[in-house]
Formats: sequence, structure tokens, C-alpha cells
Amino acid sequence: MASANYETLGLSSDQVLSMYESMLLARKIDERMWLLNRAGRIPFVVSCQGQEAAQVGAAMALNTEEDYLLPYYRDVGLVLHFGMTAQELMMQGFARADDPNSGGRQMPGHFGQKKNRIVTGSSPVTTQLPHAAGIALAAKMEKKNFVTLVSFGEGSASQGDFHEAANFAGVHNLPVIFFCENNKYAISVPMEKQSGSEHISERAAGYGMPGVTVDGNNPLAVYEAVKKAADRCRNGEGPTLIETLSYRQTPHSSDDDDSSYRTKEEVEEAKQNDSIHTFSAYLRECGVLTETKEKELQEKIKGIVDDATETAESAPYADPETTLNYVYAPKGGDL
Ligand SMILES: Cc1ncc(C[n+]2csc(CCOP(=O)(O)OP(=O)(O)O)c2C)c(N)n1
Ligand SMILES: [Mg+2]
Repeated sequence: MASANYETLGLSSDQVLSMYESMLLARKIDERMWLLNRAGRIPFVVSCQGQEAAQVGAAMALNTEEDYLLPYYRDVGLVLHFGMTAQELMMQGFARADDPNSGGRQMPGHFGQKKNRIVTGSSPVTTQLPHAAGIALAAKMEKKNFVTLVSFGEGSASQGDFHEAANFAGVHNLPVIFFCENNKYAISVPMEKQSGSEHISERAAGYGMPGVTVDGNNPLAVYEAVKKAADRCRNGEGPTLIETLSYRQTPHSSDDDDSSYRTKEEVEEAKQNDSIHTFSAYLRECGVLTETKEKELQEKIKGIVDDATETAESAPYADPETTLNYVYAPKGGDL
């Protein structure tokens, strides 16, 4: 699969193995969520399946100790690599009090975790982009070196917020990466009915920034593009628009029936390029992964997902008395 060798990108074998581990963990958490949903144990799933390589490749190219992330609802791979745990993700799936994202108040997929600089988003898509431009403006004004990465789907790039944020970032040369995860569909609307141009990245020129399209099934290609964009941000060279090409392998959400707008054959064909398999094959070719190591990894991840599921399912819901917390300030108290 991968054209560039991981070593030429400055990555070690441990680093590429940890990329694969995060991708696999994201996939296994997602698959478990579907099982739980179909068994009536969690209310809703919105899936990362097919986008793990793009998400983990991007996260790997950032500084997880200081950079800011404004993810969108599919970004399990991004938030995992930024420090959110499988257990915390399951807490949000089960809507429990210990969910760090919203204490079980929001729908799953509304990621936010202050200690990992993951900024919470809203349900209307693309609202996170102007926020990201604002955070990048703060970095510039305060002469701080952090990078802000904001992600969104190709359908979301039709919203006004995309254009406003990109233009503002271009005008002010802000250290922000616009990371578009093009998975070919916006619910039932295919890319060709979404955009007059073949690629979302072509729009970058209109806002005075570079735009690139990369293979979203290849985590190394995504790593390379995001690393370059992050270096540009840190060198004061301004924003970049990156578009990753992958395929949404599941229906839009657990409430969607995709058979009404695409064929099973199309989905099966796209799955031939599933990065979980192609990256695993690449790592075996390089001698980084062996059959024994892969088996160990699968078992380790199964254990993590089992533990996370059990712990979250038996955890308490939020106390009803806390319903109005963070909505109204307590009388005379701190928020
Ligand atoms: C402003 C707004 N319009 C419509 C919706 C309903 N909606 C939720 S997700 C979605 C599709 C977004 O597609 P895309 O940006 O390609 O992301 P994907 O789900 O494919 O990852 C839509 C239309 C919404 N949440 N917000
Ligand atoms: Mg999409």
C-alpha cells in the first residue's frame, strides 16, 4: 500500500505500530458500539469506520501535549490518540455521569475534554470551524506555538461557516489546519451532488492557502501532509486545507438505512481498501508486525474494549440534581 517508507518520514517502528494500535482500537470500539446499539443497550452510534487511518495519521503528526483539536462526530481515532480513553468513550456511549465529554448530557460523538485540549462542538455541523480560527488567532496574538486542527466532512464544507473560517484564517495567516475527511457521502448525498469541483481542497486557493488531497486510507500519507501543515503553522506561514479521501463504511448513523441510496456492492468494493487490512499488510511486509504480534494486539484490544464496556455499563447516570449544572451559575458559587 504505502508509497513512502515510514522511516523516510522520520517515524520509528514503535510509532507505526502505535498508529496501527490506535486505528484498531478505534475500529473495535466502534464495532462494539454497534453491537450494543443493536442489543438495545446504547441509544445511538455515529461511526468512524473507514476513517481511522486519516484520523490517527493526523493525530500522530501533532503535538498531543500542546496542540488544540476541534474534532467532529466521527473522530474516535483522533480523540483516542489525543488521550481520551476507551473507557471514557464507552461512558459517553452509555451516557453515564463519568463521560468526560458532557457527563452523559449530549449525544455520542460530541467530543470535548479540557485536559487534552479537545474543544467541544455543537450539533449543527461546521460551527467548529470559526471557533478553530478564533483559537488560532489567540495563538498568534499571544505568540504561542500551538497548532489548531479542525476536522469536518466534505458535506459540511458547503456550510457558510467553512468559507468564513477559511477566509478569516487566510486573511490573518493563522496557524490552523482545516482537515476535511471526505468519505464520499453526507448522509444520502454523494460528493458529486455536493460540490461543483472534484476536490474540496481546490477551494484553498480562493482563501490564500495551500490545499492538498491525500489518500485517507494511508495513514502515512496523511501523517506527511499534516506534519507539513503543522510545520507551516509553527513557522508562521499560515493555514492549510487538507482533504483526505476515504469511504464511510457504515450507514450515516445507527438510525440510517443506507440501502435506500447506495448498493451493497459499492460498499463491499470500497471495503477492499480498508486501511485496517492494508496497513496491517504493509507493517507485515516491513517486518514490523508478525502474526503472533497481531494476535497479541487483537487480544489486548479485546480486553480493553470488554473492560471499558463492563465498567461503563455498570457506572451510574448523572444525579438528577445536577441537571441544571453548567446551564445556570449556582447562586454565589463557582461554576
Ligand atoms: C447545519 C446542519 N445541517 C444539517 C445537519 C444534519 N446533518 C448531520 S450530519 C450531516 C451530514 C454531514 O456530512 P459530512 O459533512 O460529509 O460528514 P459525514 O457525516 O459524512 O462524516 C447532516 C446533513 C446538521 N447537523 N447541521
Ligand atoms: Mg461525508
